[in-house]
Amino acid sequence: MTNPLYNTLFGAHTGSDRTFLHLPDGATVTYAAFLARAARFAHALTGLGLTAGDRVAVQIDKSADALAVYAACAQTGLVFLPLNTAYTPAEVDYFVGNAGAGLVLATPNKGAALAEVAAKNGAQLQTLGDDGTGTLCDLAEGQPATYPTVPRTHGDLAAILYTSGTTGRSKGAMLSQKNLLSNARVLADHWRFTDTDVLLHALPIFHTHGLFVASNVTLLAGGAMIFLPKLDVDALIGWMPKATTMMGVPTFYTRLLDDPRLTPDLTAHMRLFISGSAPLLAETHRDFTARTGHRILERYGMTETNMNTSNPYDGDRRPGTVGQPLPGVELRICDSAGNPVQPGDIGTIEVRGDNVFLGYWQMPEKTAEDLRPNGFFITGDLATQSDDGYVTIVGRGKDLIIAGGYNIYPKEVEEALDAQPGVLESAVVGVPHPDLGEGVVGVIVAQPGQNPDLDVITAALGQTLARFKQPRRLVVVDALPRNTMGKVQKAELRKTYGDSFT
Ligand code: MCA
Ligand code: AMP
Repeated sequence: MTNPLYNTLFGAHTGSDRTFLHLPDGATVTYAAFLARAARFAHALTGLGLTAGDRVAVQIDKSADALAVYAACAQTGLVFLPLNTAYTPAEVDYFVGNAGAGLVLATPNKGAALAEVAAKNGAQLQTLGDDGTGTLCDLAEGQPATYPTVPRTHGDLAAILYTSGTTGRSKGAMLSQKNLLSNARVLADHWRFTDTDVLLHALPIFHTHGLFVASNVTLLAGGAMIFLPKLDVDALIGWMPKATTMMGVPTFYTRLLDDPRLTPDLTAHMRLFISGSAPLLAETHRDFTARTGHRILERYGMTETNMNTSNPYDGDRRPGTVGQPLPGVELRICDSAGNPVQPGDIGTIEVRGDNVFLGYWQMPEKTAEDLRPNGFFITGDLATQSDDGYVTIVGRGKDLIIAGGYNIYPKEVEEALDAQPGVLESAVVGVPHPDLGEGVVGVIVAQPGQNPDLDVITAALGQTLARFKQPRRLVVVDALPRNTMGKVQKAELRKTYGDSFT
């Protein structure tokens, strides 16, 4: 089949007057209208001189149009490169430059800020608002409602998603058509998605969870999505009686549990609640069941691999576990040399299958570090596996903080802190946070005789780091705890500042 991704997810719905999107104002978008909009964007994008394989960096607000740009990229063979809307221009600059993007697509209010970034990197700039405005909309105006789909194969690159590294800068995970399509098929089947499903969608669409897991699965099944701009508990509760399924990070569930309106009646129309991107506390799982009668289905994945494991649809959804390997995903728990550990022992999760990415964009040495020659990808997640295959994640080998489902690499924050006036060195740790799972604490050592101004530092970080990465607590200490090898003892810091947010 030519262009399997476009034809399967989008083209299969050509001419369909079924509802694809329910928008916050109550308006609906049919599949046919969505595909016509995507085709017009396809004309607009290729009219700019972009051709298959070119990278399109998008930092735009969630909307039906934003998703139509994703469809347009699939139809034209352009490589979709979504970026967190919280990133500062300094952060976007790196992604655009590293990917060699041909186009930067910004929200109209950020157009000016990103114009410089685009120009510096030799990329074009267009804008797209969440209200049907922007220069790309102007270009799409009056274009034909169909576009001749550009042939692509399973192995062709469909998207690049940047994921932070433990050392150095972010790496662009290259995802092929096969990676995305195989995982969508497995998930739609495993979670029994059909064209009668209506997914409550309040996740961002610049990450795997909201874009590939939620949207691709819905598209494959021909279902509908209630497409909300962000998590707003009032909106979730208002729309829930019209939905059949919801996907969220654990914060979705803890916030719902905080609301007395969460009852069996409210959720009576729902058939499935799915959680992922960060650990769901077993307590949250149990509380949700007690309040609603629904057992949340937890699954586990990564940007590089899409989804790897899932609790079962039928059968035991075990709190505190991420379930069993999905069909087609080989999973093993290994020591650092790549040898499987004894059953029940802790090791690193390694996975292999059609879901596993092609490698990191133009970083062969980083790819070789994480992807074994035999095809197994080293996830860096520490886990055990039960006799009946259930995986329990017990920690992360990588120095990663996950706040509200967003990944934060301490090193990046430490470098930003170290660059501030009066700072000698710093250490950044994640500690328990009741709403976000983990919250960021920055521990600073002053240069001799200096007294760093924490307000000035906080303001300065705002210029370079996305807000979600910035420490919610900053403290100054005389010295960082170190072991005899001189290594900073982060476990000790996590203990000392463990109750910062609780
Ligand atoms: C917002 N803020 C955050 C976060 N989100 N701080 C830390 N961590 C966060 N995740 C900050 C804002 O900058 C702001 O700061 C304040 O919190 C409130 O902002 P607001 O926009 O109102 O936040 P929110 O709407 O309450 O958002 C929290 C959220 C959201 C619902 C948890 O971050 C979210 O939707 N997260 C989902 C992320 C996701 O999709 N992850 C999937 C990655 P201030 O007011 O102080 O200036 S894909 C993945 O991980 C893999 C592959 C997988 O398995 O799925
Ligand atoms: P990302 O780099 O955004 O792709 O995030 C992937 C990481 O999120 C994984 O390596 C895990 O550490 C974490 N993750 C995803 N789902 C789960 C889950 N259900 N439980 C625990 N951690 C998870």
